Amino acid sequence: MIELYQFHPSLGLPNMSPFCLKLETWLRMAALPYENRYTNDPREAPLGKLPSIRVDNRMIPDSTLCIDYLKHKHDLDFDRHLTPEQKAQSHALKALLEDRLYFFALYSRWVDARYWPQIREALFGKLPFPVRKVLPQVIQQKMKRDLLGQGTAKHSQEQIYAFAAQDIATLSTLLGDKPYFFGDEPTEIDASAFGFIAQLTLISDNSPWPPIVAPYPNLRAYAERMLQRYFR
Ligand SMILES: N[C@@H](CCC(=O)N[C@@H](CS)C(=O)NCC(=O)O)C(=O)O
Repeated sequence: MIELYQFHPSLGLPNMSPFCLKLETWLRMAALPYENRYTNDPREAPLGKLPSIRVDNRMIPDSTLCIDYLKHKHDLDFDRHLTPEQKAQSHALKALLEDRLYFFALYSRWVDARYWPQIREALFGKLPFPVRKVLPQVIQQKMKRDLLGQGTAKHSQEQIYAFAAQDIATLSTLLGDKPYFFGDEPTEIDASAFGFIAQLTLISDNSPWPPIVAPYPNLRAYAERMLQRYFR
């Protein structure tokens, strides 16, 4: 049995972490049996980040490495029919989502003062006092440091959301009027794309995203399609 270590569901999503949602979506696409091991402490994971899986008596970190391991073990490849060019596009799209858009989404959660109070309440509100007061500040400071080191938080807020809007327009164009990114059936990139697009289109709380995604209704329809197919 695969054990999936990930954050608790929150913000009206199966997971507020795009990487956790990506891996859980892939497991459901693959119809592999797994059990959730919810935690809010990424320090328990091998690289100090979630998700990770325990399988075959070992812990595997990183959503992509988990998928690679399970793909080979079960001889599952949703991209088998893609051309080499489509495989390269899929790889580039993954980098856009995971190595670029991720940081703008992280900024919106942990730094943007307009949304921080409700995020803090949703994630930490049920913890006992004084942890409820101290922990959010400690994690917020770490996220701010990470985002400064990575570079995103050195830009103005306006510029950060302008960068994000370019990524979102690109995603919408690449999806077009197809049900999934490479046609009528999901491929591996759809796990990652759903993990991220759900954060922009389906979260229950206020966020900066509604006016930025509004011009691209295909993205919300896509997120709802994936949610319906794999989580309902
Ligand atoms: N490349 C990793 C990224 C995982 C990641 O960044 N996870 C975040 C949550 S979305 C995390 O655990 N952050 C905790 C921290 O940085 O302390 C993957 O694909 O799994």
